[in-house]
Amino acid sequence: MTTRRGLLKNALAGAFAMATGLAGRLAHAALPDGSLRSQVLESLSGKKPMWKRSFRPPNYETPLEAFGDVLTPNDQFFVRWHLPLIPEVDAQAWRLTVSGAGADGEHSFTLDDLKRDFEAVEVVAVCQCAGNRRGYSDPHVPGVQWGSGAVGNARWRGVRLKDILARAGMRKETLEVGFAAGDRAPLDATPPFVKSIPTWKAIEDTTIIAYEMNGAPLPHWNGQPARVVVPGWVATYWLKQVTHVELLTAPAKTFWMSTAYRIPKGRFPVDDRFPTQSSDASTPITEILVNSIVTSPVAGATHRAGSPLAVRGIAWDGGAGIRRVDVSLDDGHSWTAAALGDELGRFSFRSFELIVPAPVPGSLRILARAINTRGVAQTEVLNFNPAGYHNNVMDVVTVTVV
Ligand SMILES: Nc1nc2c(c(=O)[nH]1)N[C@H]1C(S)=C(S)[C@@H](COP(=O)(O)O)O[C@H]1N2
Ligand SMILES: [Mo]
Repeated sequence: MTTRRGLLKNALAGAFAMATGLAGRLAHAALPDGSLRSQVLESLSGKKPMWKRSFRPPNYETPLEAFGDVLTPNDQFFVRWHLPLIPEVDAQAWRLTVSGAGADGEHSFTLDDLKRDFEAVEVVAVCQCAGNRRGYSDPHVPGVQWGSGAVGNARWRGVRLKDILARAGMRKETLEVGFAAGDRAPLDATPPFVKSIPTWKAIEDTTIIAYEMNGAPLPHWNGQPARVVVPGWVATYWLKQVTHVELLTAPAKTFWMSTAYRIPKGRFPVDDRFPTQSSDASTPITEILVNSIVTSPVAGATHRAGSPLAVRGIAWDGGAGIRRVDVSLDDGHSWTAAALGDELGRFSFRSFELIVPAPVPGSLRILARAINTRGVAQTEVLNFNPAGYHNNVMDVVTVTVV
């Protein structure tokens, strides 16, 4: 069983890992002051204990241990909100309205309408915050100081967004599809969290309005009664408690599109997915980059020399799919391909495992690097950007073999 002290100790051990060789330049080598050093495990209503990053608004991170399952349990799925006033939504009274310049009038659906009048579909997909692993950014950057747990994988069930758009009579002039919900800042200090996606992404078969997560209604904190699910794209577009869909014939100009959640152009492998929102210098962050983490052993663990050590973890990307996860035990001089677990679809976590037959006494540094089917690998060195987005530097876990 994992105790709170055990988790804390392991997190600290990661923080103080020695910085030498290739591993010295990697994620856990230089953790900035005050980011992940003081961690608190706390329960939100309906959730098991998770790492608290802030209470108002609620930002809670999944402990590494929960990633032992390829599907992340609902009661440990991370929670991220921007604004502190979050309504308790009555699923019976809830309505999804659909309108806008690209629509044929205004349409309104109850939850029962969605379940009865549309085909139900399922997709397993990773929901990852753009700022996952931001707390490891070096130099330090402002924002929620996430470790590696602002990500989760679930089986989402709901209706295709494109079917709803068709029902609303979507016109071909529709450039973007926007989403709004009811969470607010006090005194309207911060603009409401409204987002949009390009029409080509909105009408993909896998983009859905989900009302179930891992076979159960969505937890309140994860968007009950319904949320947008945009497989392959970072979670900023996955509007929770979505109440309105807007068919836009001109690009949305809002704080959350024009100012926040943008990446510099030319820095990352994928930055051409959202032309109607791009400027010369920047573009919205969209597709998830190839990534992986080692979930076992945890940093700072002790292992008995001579007995086999199972290195386990999860890998994912933006939908190309994982081709390979390589593990190195000698600071990147040689690599061995790990065995991959079952494939639950191209948007899902993929588990990996490598058995090290008989580790010898000393400090053992484990590096893991995922490669997707496009041949793109995780970076060796952090691709720094001021918002701390897209941290996909390869993971390093140091254990002691005695
Ligand atoms: N209504 C609403 N939806 C939202 C947000 C929000 O602040 N309000 N945050 C988004 C961001 S940035 C993330 S990372 C995901 C987090 O989803 P989760 O809390 O279910 O893990 O929700 C997205 N949907
Ligand atoms: Mo996010």
